[in-house]
Amino acid sequence: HKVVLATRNAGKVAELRRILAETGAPIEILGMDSFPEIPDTAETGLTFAENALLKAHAVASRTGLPAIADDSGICVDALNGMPGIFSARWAGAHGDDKANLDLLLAQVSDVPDGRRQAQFACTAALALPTGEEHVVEGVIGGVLTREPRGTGGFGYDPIFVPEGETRTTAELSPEEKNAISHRGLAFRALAADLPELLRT
Ligand code: ITT
Repeated sequence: HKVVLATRNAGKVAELRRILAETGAPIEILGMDSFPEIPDTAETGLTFAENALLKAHAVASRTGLPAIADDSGICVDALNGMPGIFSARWAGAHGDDKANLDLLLAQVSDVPDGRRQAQFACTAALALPTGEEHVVEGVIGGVLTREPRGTGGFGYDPIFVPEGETRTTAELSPEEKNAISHRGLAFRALAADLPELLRT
């Protein structure tokens, strides 16, 4: 089965290709570079699930192929769950990881150790050209550092230390991050359902 990965975030693409390959899901993954004519979907939803479904349905209907999307972000307890769905454009420009991370660190600079809990959340959505859909979620808890550390991953990884770890997710290897991450959890669950969902 050909399946389109409905994201243009290079960090996600790298992780998703590896996660899905490791599950042995019976799919051939096409990236959005195969469909340069398809515009980015406006993320007008109010939840990760709404936005993931918007992106997956838009690409499934344009390509006529099953499409899977990832909507994800970081939710900080001391900021009442923000940036959440606004994580990719928290500092203004979409996808400016450095500016987003610097702003978030500044916003929690007065938050004491012990109150710096945050969660990474990922919603994976599969949409079929028929309009059928399937949604799964993954969450990982952790704490925010005071300085960025590490060069792996993307986005807020240099300031997020998962529960049970001393390293940030940017200091983990790709395998280590995927084994515990919100994205690994969501997409391994989706992959387990794929044979049934793609049966025609
Ligand atoms: P697509 O919509 O094309 O998939 P996007 O970057 O706009 O790409 P989102 O709207 O889902 O995707 O925003 C996700 C943001 O959340 C991302 O830009 C990061 O800032 C952050 N994020 C998500 N997963 C992360 C991870 O594993 N590590 C670090 N930051 C992450």
